[in-house]
Amino acid sequence: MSVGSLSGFPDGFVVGVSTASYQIEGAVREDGRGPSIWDTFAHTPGRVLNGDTGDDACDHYHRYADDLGLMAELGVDAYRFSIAWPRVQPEGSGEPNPGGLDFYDRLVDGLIERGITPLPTLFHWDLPQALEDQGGWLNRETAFRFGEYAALVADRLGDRVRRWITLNEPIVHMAQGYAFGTHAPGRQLMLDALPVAHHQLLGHGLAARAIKDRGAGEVMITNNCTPVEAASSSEEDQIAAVVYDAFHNRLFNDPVLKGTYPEFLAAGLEGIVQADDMTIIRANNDALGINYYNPTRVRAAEGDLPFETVPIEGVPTTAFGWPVVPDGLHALLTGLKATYGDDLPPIYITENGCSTAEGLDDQFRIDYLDGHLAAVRRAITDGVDVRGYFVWSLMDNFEWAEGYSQRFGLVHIDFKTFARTPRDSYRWLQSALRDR
Ligand code: IFM
Repeated sequence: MSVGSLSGFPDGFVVGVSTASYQIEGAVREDGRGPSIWDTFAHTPGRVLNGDTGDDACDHYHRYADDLGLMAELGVDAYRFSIAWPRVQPEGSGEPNPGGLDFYDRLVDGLIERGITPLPTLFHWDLPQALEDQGGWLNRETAFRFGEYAALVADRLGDRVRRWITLNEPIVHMAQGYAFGTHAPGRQLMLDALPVAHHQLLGHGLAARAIKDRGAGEVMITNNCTPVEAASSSEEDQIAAVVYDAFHNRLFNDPVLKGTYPEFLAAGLEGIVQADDMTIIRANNDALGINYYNPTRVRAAEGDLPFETVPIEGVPTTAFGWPVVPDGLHALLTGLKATYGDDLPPIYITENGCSTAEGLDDQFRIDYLDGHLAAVRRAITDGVDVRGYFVWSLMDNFEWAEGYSQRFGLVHIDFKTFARTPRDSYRWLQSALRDR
């Protein structure tokens, strides 16, 4: 068992675990929570594998004290969780629901009592259904509602929470939720989904400003990033790779780090971007959250989109079939530094992990985490300012359209009894944390 994984990181490097509200909480009708787009989507036949829903998920809402205990035993420095907007504002606007805020208040207190730093994400895809009924993120007004919601949460938790994340993976929410329809809210607008990118980013800017106004130390967005490679040296494939990179990475990194959109996407956003929007988006980015899972190989295609992804051969794959390429994380981090230079703030890897078979022996996950931590360490040695790393995920959970079929947890969950059982990877990380 390798326990050297956490040696050689700078002092103060944060190691944590990550989860998200709809994926773990359950209790979807308790204490005044309103419906979210994921409740609606998951209850629509045919949308989620096996008809699974997040109604109960890991029952974390009732068992959060057990989960705090697991984190304390594990010895992590920080916990990244998300706040369910429909618990705080059941209709997505107006007065806060005290029952919802009370839950996160208890969670934050429990973390602090155990010496674990809370890192909340304000939006991890569970939009209040009432806002979706008014257009969701296609509607510019949603950005302003998000800013107001952020202010309510910061008013309640800001005395104890210093570091915040606004949005999780806006590219995935736009692409899967609004372009392809494989996630909630299930729209299939293809390129007409582009305004969703800008409205989420504007929401990020407004929320970041509200939280900073209430004394936050650090605010960041979490972007899902992938290093992109062309399938061949042909000009068409090279162009396809540039276009894919613009959609997946630069559409969300350029506005927060430079205050601009990639040129050809800016043309598609004409009439959507209003005066001052870019200034608001660019203003408060003290750090950048990065979720990394794998690189992407693309080639040119003819169809709605000018690219298509092709499999990366010759590397192990996770239970999900995702290629395992730790060097991709090093390439991503050094590439961000090369692209953004001094505009690049400190980075936190806010998610990295893999799905495995159900058993408790998960040497595959240990090797995955070990390899990716080594890649982060090399990137730091090469001059990238990475301040932290969060494993996705503390425990098995509701993996969106895949239901409960993909297990990402350091801790195994029995979804019938909700029993929590640490896997080998949990013990491995525990030893590594102890030996730091
Ligand atoms: O489970 C998701 C998470 O919600 C967002 N990032 C990727 C994870 C694995 O697919």
